This record gives sequence, C-alpha cells and structure tokens, in this order.
Amino acid sequence: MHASPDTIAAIATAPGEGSVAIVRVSGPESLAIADAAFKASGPPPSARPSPALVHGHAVAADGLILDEALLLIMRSPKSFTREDVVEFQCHGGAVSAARILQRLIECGCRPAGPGEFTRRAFLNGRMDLTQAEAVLDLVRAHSDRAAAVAMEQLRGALRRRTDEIYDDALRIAVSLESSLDFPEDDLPGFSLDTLKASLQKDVERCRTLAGSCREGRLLRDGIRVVIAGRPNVGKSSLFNLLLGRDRTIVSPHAGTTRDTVEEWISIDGYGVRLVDTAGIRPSTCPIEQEGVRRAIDQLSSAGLILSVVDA
Ligand SMILES: Nc1nc2c(ncn2[C@@H]2O[C@H](COP(=O)(O)OP(=O)(O)OP(=O)(O)O)[C@@H](O)[C@H]2O)c(=O)[nH]1
Ligand SMILES: [Mg+2]
Repeated sequence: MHASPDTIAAIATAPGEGSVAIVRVSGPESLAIADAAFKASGPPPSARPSPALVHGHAVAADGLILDEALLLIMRSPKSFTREDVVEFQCHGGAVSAARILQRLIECGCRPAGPGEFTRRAFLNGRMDLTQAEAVLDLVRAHSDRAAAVAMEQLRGALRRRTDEIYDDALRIAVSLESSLDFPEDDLPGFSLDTLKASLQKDVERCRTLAGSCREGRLLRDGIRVVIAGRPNVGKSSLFNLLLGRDRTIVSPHAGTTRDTVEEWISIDGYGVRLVDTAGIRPSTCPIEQEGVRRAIDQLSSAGLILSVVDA
C-alpha cells in the first residue's frame, strides 16, 4: 500500500444550511486525533472496533463542547481511502463543521486539497483512474442519466472495456513475437489470418469506444444552449418557459435583458445549460452595448444557438 505521510481533513458536505455536515479525516493519525477531539462514554475511538458509529461530542482542547456528533470509525484497509478514516457527523450550517475542522487542524491534521481523498483511494489501489474520474463526474452530474453513467464507470464498466482491448492486443503481440522467435516451430493455433481478424475486432472496439466519447462528454458536461436574437422577440419568455419559472424579467420594452442569465435544466436525462442574452442591436447606451457584447460572446461558446425571431 502507498504510505501517506500525513493525516488530512476536510468538510465533505456542501456549504449551506443542511441539517447534517460531515468532516472527514484520513491518514495514520486519524484515530489518535479522534481520541483528542471526540469524547463519548466508553472507550476512546482508537480502542473501538471497526466499523463503528459512536454518539458523543466534538470537543476543544479545554474540553469545551463544539457540537454533538456521531463519529464513524473505519480502519485501514476497509475505508474509502484504504487508510484509517474517521468521520464526524455534526450539525449542518456554517459554524459547526468549520469549528470541528479547525480543532482537527490544531490536533495535527492538514487541510485536504481538492480531490485528495479520491487521490489517496487511487494511490492505495482502491480504484483505478477511470473510477477516480467517475467520482468527480458523479459529484458534478447535472442529470439522472449523467449520474447513472458515472456510477456505471465507478463500478468499473469503462475499465473492463479498455482491459478487454488491452488483453487482446497483448495476446496478439505475444503470438507475433513467439512466431518471430521460434519461426521453425509449429506454434499451435497460430495463423496470420486469425491474428488479423482479432486485430480487426480490436480496432472496431476502439472505434466504438471513441464514438461513445462525444455522447459521454455531452452527458458529463451538458450542452450549452444560448437563446439569442433581436430585442423584444420573446427570448426571456422562452427561457422562463423552458425553465418552468419566472427567472428573468419579461417586458414589452425592447432592451429589457442586459446581463446574461444562466440556469441548468434537464431534458430527457441530458443536462442543459440554458443562457438568456440581451437582444442584439446597435445602441448608444453603454450598458446595453456591454449587454450586446456579452450576448455575442456567448455565441462563440454555445453548443447550440436557439435563434428567436418575431413571427
Ligand atoms: N404575442 C406574443 N407575445 C409574446 C410572446 N413571447 C413573448 N411575448 C411578449 O413580448 C414581449 C417581450 O418579451 P421578452 O421575453 O421580454 O423578449 P426578449 O427577447 O427577452 O426581449 P429583450 O430582453 O428586450 O431582448 C413581452 O411583452 C412578452 O409578453 C409570444 O409568443 N407571443
Ligand atoms: Mg429578455
């Protein structure tokens, strides 16, 4: 197993006013740090079996209670990173998790960098690169379908397909090399035609895989749909209709929308980044000119332009 030199900690839940927040710790000192920062009746975390869920309190150095918490203990190698991991499940909101994280840093943790837990999981052989990438895709998924594809990849679907091609190519290379090394030997099962057919099959498999890349990217990143046109043609009305709520101002005055407005929607399982823009026309008003410049800017990054015209 890859030896990680230090113990890292981070708030694992998104910021905001959720009811629960999780602070995750991973590394060789996890349990010792939990002993210092968590108190409960019964044995300290380092003397508990694993996995275990313990009710108690996160505490400061002077024993002051920081928050009521559940401590989840997962010893190496049976954890996400394959290191010793503890997770503090505390109250959500802006303060509790931040105070616990601060306390853990006082106790010797280093704040984790982005994706560092997943990086350790990869380095410790818990997952391969395709799966590590899938974790990020799953976290960032904007639609059910994108999440389902990421989950499939996380379970090794992409790796199995690339492994099949790799193993086959390796078999072909071995056959070829042995036929070169032992030309006069009658190697069983060797024929150039069979090898050619296998190679052809692998080329097809690579093509299919490469062909699915565009759809995969669309699913993962979504498509940017920019609604553009002259002023007062109904762009914002269409934007609100597709979004299902009154997000942008609609009015009979030409030049209502100035800034670009963006929102995610899901169409048939695909994530769509919908962009409303200012109506494009010459103007002497510097604010409107800026809006028009931004609208034109949006056109170059659009996956699809919905050009709206007055009927
Ligand atoms: N008759 C009719 N009026 C519409 C339709 N769609 C929008 N409108 C009206 O047209 C006016 C302009 O609509 P907006 O959606 O604000 O148009 P816009 O293209 O966003 O305008 P700017 O932001 O100024 O560029 C509003 O009064 C809407 O109620 C439509 O399909 N039919
Ligand atoms: Mg508008």
